[in-house]
Amino acid sequence: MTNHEFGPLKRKYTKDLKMLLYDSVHSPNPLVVRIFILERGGLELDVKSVDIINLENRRLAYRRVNPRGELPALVMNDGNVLTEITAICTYLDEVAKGGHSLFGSTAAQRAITNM
Ligand SMILES: N[C@@H](CCC(=O)N[C@@H](CS)C(=O)NCC(=O)O)C(=O)O
Repeated sequence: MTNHEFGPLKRKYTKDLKMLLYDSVHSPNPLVVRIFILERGGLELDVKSVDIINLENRRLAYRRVNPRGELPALVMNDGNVLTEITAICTYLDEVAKGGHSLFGSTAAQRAITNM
């Protein structure tokens, strides 16, 4: 994971552009996604850390990414944004290249994971 400048709206989307994760080191939900990425393997993302302590997440620049002002948020390659950790982790699990699925490799395993 590498750091990235703020503002996905300024990014020009190309097929090989990396996904961009808006992260916060002070919060539990972003931590879930960070741990998921490390455990899952096979994922390469850009990361931008947002300063929740100083309310950077409540400023307009970040609310253009996630109008609710919450973290984490994942900007996918097509520019769409995911803002729920279950949606983010499910998506990352499916698009990873390599590593191993944390949701399971059979329908039954995935169903149990989702219970
Ligand atoms: N439903 C969201 C909840 C995200 C959330 O509540 N994030 C907290 C950090 S754990 C947050 O951004 N809090 C700062 C705020 O709301 O100003 C998810 O699944 O990720």
